[in-house]
Amino acid sequence: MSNSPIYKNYIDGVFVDNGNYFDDISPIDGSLVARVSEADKSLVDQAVLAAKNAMNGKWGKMSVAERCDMLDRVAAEIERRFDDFVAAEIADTGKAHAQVKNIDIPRGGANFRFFANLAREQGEKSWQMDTPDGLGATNKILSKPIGVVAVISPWNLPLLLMTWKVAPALAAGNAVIVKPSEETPGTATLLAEVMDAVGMPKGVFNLVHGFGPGSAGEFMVTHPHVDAVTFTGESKTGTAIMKNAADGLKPVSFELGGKNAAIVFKDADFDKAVSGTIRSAFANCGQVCLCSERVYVEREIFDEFVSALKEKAEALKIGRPEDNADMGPLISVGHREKVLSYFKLAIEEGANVVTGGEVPHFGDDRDQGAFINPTIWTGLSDDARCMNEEIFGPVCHIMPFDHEDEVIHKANDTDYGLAAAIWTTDLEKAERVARQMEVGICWVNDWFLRDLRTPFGGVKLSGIGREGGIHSLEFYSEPLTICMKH
Ligand code: NAD
Ligand code: 6OD
Repeated sequence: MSNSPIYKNYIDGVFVDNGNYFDDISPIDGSLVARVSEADKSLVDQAVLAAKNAMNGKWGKMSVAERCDMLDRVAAEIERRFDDFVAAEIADTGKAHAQVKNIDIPRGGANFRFFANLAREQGEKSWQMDTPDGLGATNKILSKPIGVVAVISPWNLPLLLMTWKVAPALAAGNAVIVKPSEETPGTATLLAEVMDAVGMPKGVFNLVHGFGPGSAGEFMVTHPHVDAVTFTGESKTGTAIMKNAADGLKPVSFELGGKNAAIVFKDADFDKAVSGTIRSAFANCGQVCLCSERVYVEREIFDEFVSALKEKAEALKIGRPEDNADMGPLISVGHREKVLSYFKLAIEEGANVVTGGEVPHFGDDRDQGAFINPTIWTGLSDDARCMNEEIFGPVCHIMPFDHEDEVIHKANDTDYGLAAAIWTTDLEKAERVARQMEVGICWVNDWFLRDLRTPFGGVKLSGIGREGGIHSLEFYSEPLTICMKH
């Protein structure tokens, strides 16, 4: 038996270990990070019952102000345990230190503070109306919580994406059952400790560990007393969840996959466009749903752009987080197999490999990890599978274009519709092109710049609904109209 920690479930305010474990493996060197207690159906049932009872207990009776003060305490406790969260996120993902310290963990706290403040600002709307008897009536609109919300999250930005759902769900007064990805159970377990430490009423935040089909994920979605499902992950998982949620007609909020385009016009600030595209293609080892896997560059600067991107990609330092690496490993050896299968397919489909395409050899324990080199292709046709399927690794294809209409058509010619990035100094053209992008968010001269008030999500296979600001609060609330006759 190893000395690795055991990550437990957190149900009704109690940490529960049912003695049935799966392994949490480091993608840096294949070592065991923790053993994780997998919730079975009966634990999921207990979590749902606890959440339902919480809605009928102290939590359900709290004022908005009391609830939001509690969320501020959650944020403060995450900030107090910042280093623990950084260590747990790095252990599970192997991400670069700078990414975890500057984005993942700060956003965990910020999500709670942001939605607490937003919920405090909401008032009740009311409308006066005339009636035939001349006395009139008042319509008052209340926002009530939906009830028990299932939160299912992925492994690429574990704390950020989980709290992006938990914070507004709690701010709106719901109780949650959270299932993090089986690849990244660490920061979710710490979040349960935080909830415990700040005195969150029992049953408001429940954590269950496990997998999707035939495991905790499916048990949550099909549970008759789960009132809504919020999910971030692959589009095909979204389809499976939607089918299971259909029986109870449960509302769903989905943030799904992408095959995002970057468009670089010849009048772009060249250096900014190159650095921006390095970031948008290779950040988090290409494992951000917003990453640019398709880069379109105006023909006059195509060759110069390809060589500049190649030079910068080859200069990226790959390695351990503590070695100040720019790029860590993929999430797992299994995911690397998938990415490598696309590297092989790209060659079969006629790609020219500008750089990368292989696994680096270190000669130490990192060879048991899931590292991969940043990869750039040219020469694929529009209908190649590698141009149409989400790969979710550090890889982009660069294609030349000649006309604005042509590149708009190519950018939109995909089943996905999450994000786009446009690089140009002509802001009139930027606005004209951006307005025609079939996506949820389009950046001009930047990438992954986030204002939490704005709607975030995708069209087509990239999602259902929007999260962010008031859009999140609306998903997690049911309006009730009270029409009072005078
Ligand atoms: P995934 O779909 O494999 O898993 C996500 C979560 O769903 C995990 O917790 C998993 O256990 C659970 N799950 C899997 N099958 C399930 C089922 N049948 N029922 C219930 N739960 C189930 O996704 P992933 O590999 O963890 O994450 C990568 C994917 O997420 C990529 O496609 C990426 O584009 C997408 N993503 C999208 C966004 C966005 O905002 N649009 C953000 C991050 C990631
Ligand atoms: O920044 C966010 O709020 C967000 N949902 C980011 C999603 C990133 C996808 O991997």
